[in-house]
Amino acid sequence: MKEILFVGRSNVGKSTLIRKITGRKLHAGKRPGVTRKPLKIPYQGLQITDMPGFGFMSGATEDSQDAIKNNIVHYIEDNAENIALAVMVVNVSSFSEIVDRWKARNEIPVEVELFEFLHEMDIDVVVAANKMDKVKEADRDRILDGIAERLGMIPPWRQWIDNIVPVSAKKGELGWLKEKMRERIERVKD
Ligand SMILES: Nc1nc2c(ncn2[C@@H]2O[C@H](COP(=O)(O)OP(=O)(O)O)[C@@H](O)[C@H]2O)c(=O)[nH]1
Ligand SMILES: [Mg+2]
Repeated sequence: MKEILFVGRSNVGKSTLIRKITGRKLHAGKRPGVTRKPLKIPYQGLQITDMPGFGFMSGATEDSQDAIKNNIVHYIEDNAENIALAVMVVNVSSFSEIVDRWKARNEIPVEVELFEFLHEMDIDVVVAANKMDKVKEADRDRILDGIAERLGMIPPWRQWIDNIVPVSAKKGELGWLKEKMRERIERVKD
């Protein structure tokens, strides 16, 4: 079955966002740290796949975090043909700081690696810049520019209006995300 993949670090709001889109209750806000399988939710004749979140988990070793990343990469490789769209959810208030911390250690941030990998696999990716409600109006553009730049999209972010969508899952402000999903669904159904 065709699917729309949701990926992102733990706690960025993937489950909350999927719940707002589908109306289905997922376990949002549950303490991260439990390795789980991709969760599949039926949605308009497709499925939404909620991937395990990567990144910090209390008690998780570096090896188990690597294992999660590898599982995600393998899942994408195995299912690339069926993935109609990938939604990469990021937390606007911590994304840039986390990426810079990894870079300072000369490491490639997981989200940057995944973003590039999805492109290599020829999968269309939308970045859902979540938790916009935490950002002051005056800081919006600067923060979104910073996110775009760190993902290799030259600012201003508004040049990437088809690739970045500011959202607040908590407030149910989903921008054009649902519209983009609908357009994709129509296309794969043809
Ligand atoms: N302020 C704010 N908090 C959010 C938003 N979306 C999710 N959260 C909160 O972030 C936490 C993690 O959300 P969850 O959906 O479980 O993240 P997941 O681990 O990526 O699935 C929860 O406490 C949510 O209520 C948002 O748009 N704004
Ligand atoms: Mg979740």
